Amino acid sequence: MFKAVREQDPAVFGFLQQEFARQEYGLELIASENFVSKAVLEVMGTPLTNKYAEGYPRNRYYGGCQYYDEIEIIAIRRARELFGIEHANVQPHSGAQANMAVYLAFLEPEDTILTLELAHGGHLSHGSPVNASGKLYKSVHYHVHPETHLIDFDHVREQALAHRPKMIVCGASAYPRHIDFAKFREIADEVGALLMADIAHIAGLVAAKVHPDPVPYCDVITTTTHKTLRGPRGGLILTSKENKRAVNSAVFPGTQGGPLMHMVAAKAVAFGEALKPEFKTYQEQVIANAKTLSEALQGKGVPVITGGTDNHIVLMNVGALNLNGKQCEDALEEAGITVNKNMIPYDPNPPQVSSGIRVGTPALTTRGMGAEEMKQVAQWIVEVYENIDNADVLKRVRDDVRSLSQAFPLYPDIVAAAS
Ligand code: DSN
Repeated sequence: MFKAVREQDPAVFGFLQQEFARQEYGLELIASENFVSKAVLEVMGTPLTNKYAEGYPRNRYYGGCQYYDEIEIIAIRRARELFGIEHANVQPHSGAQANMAVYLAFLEPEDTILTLELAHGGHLSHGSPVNASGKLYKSVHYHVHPETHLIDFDHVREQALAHRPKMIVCGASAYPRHIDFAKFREIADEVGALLMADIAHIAGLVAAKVHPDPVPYCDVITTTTHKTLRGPRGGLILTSKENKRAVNSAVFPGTQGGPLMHMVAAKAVAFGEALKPEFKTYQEQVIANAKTLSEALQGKGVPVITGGTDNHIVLMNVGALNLNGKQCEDALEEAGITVNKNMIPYDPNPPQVSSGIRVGTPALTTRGMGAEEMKQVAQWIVEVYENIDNADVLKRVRDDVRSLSQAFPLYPDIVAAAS
């Protein structure tokens, strides 16, 4: 392994080595990241990357696609079974691409979409003015409640009645509580809007049935495949049989050309893993770990938004500790703990500084960590916050982090092969 790249391209290879070690010996707490299985990893690095397969199974624009058809059919079948839905498009290159395809399928330019405000946990591709979704469509937003920081359904309804959107988007990238799809459906019906759920963060929890199910309530659902779902980096669209044609043509030729068939194959393998009973156990542990982490942090005086979590995310309010997100992210990284700074609702700081730190448990849970490790991680986070400029403490935590990581090996043979 790695012989060819080591010999041919030492410049890139050197950074591969360092990155493999960073993943192996650090603690990954970014809520949107995870570690794929060896099988998924293998499939991504195969000659399947060499082929154009524009079109869909049995209806391609290139010859030589017979095996790709079979693989894509397996991926579609497994995605449908996993989410209990009639149609799956497995070709979107990412979650943002999936969202753009859905807008193209269901909206006309200038139509109104109603989505969660980015600073309150939404996403750029939910109508942010700097994203194509905000430039092509008129986007209006709903907020979380100023005190509880929960989605304020009275406000969602007021916004829906005031703006009469063509589509309501529910789903978030930094919201630590359940999404109540049934309530969104009621409001969508009241104003005759379509309902789209972006379950990028919670797809694994939904698939494992440890989060309320959007399928009975939503016209269309998008997700990434690499977060809690623990597949390769990519996107997925789920919908009814009647929307199949519109969605498929919005992905190709609407917004994409050739699908990344090595990634489609890796999605098929990951969906196969997610259909196994162990996947449910894993997702239950993801949530249990997030709850333990949240309680341990609060027990040590770190406030978390909404006072806890129902899912894999814990959003800390570090502004309340007279710190900011940027300095905490930097200090934690120095200590071997990778997180991202994040806006908190009604944040007084700009996004590049922000007052929050978002963490999540999917990646550490994949490594096999449980309650004891979560308490230890909370302890280290607090030590870093209390010693934000103390290089000696950060170095000591970094050494301790490395020891813990070594007890939960990730890809040891890959690190060994690359060293
Ligand atoms: N970048 C992803 C996240 O971190 O939540 C969303 O696209």
